[in-house]
Amino acid sequence: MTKVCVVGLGYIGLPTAAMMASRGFEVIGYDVNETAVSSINAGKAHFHEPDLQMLLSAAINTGRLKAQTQPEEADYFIIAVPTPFKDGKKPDMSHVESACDAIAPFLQAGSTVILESTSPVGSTEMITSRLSAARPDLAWPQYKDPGDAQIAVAHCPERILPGNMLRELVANDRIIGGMTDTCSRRAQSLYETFVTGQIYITDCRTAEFVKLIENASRDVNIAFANELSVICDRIGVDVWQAVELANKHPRVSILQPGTGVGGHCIAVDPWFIVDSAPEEARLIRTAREVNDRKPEYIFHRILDLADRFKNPVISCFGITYKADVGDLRESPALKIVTKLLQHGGMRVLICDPLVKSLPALFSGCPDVDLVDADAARREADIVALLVGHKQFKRLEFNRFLHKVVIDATGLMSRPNGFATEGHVGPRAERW
Ligand code: SAJ
Repeated sequence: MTKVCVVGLGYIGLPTAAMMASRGFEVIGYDVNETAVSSINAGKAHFHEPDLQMLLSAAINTGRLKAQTQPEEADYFIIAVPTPFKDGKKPDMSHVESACDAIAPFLQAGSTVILESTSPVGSTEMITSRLSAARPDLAWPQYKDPGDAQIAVAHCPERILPGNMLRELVANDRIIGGMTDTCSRRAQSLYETFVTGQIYITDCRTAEFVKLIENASRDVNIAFANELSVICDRIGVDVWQAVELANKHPRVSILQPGTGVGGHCIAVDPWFIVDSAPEEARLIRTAREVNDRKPEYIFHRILDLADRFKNPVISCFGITYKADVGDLRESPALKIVTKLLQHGGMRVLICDPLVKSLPALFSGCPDVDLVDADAARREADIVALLVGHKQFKRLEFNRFLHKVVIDATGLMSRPNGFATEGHVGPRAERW
């Protein structure tokens, strides 16, 4: 039976490990986090993703997936560890480096090492030289020069969308870029067993760059929408309607403005391009800055409105990093709540159907509560719609008429929101 060692059991590694186990592979999941390892072995996912819990329970029950705090020998090693940035927005490759150091003793002739973590250009070559330094007894490929390599090394960047990961793991097209063509083919032999999308082969540098530009392209497009929202706020135009109408043009497809760009991917990866070509990557840098400024802008708009009240109550609808996921990582909405509380002089109510308890970050803070939608509406002086969860689409916006509303989601511009029904209250603010 083909054996796969998945290194890193986080947002990418765990769904990948569970899915591969469901396809009949023998899967060892390796992670340094003992709590996550115990939880996984008990069949419990340590974060929420649709269908993951079910798939994981089955993988553990059949014995095909085992989590542990040590790697072991395998045919394939898939590295899926975080690649954040550090000071100066420089890529932090320390987790990838530690992963290499951990698996090096377990490699044997015939092993294939696949880097799935989004990484700066040159990373696949970097891990090859790190691994080869640790294992000089094995023959290693050089970039585009197969020689008589015993180990294959390739980059196959993950592309799955939080909230739809398990479907996308199988259905998405994949890019595989090996150190050599043979390396690519070895990685392909694994992915073609479960990927129903197309698999495209290239070299590792191109694969690394492709993944970075996918996320940078989305970031730039979201920045355009966010910039429009701020312009519209100034000139008194409903950005949601404007975007919707502009998108009726056959060659225009503007994305949606929001509270900013959160998560651990799109807000991070474009910086890897900026770091590698700081002078040239001007648009990419500016897009990052525009998106990073958006939560700050909303915070100041709320503050301006809060001036109208003595001890205002601000109800924030949604605090996750995007609609319909429970993930709070790098959430712009959470940043806004944090800044409001730091500013003080107000009470903040959070309503988020996907957040079950007040984030630890706010524990002990007397000015914040997690409440249901009714209480959030009833008690609010100002309603801030920050994340467009589908549950919020069912809110009766007519009942918000006497509130001051800041809508960063477009919920109130939709047909079931009151804005399009011509009921915009004199105190409602939209953009
Ligand atoms: N957002 C907007 N307006 C939009 C779309 C998104 O403001 O029109 C915001 C979201 O609210 C969120 C952020 O952007 O805060 C990012 O959300 P997202 O859904 O665009 O992307 P992620 O970060 O959840 O996942 C992305 C995906 N990349 C692309 O779509 C190009 C996913 O396929 C990648 O696998 C993932 O990054 C990753 O791990 O790199």
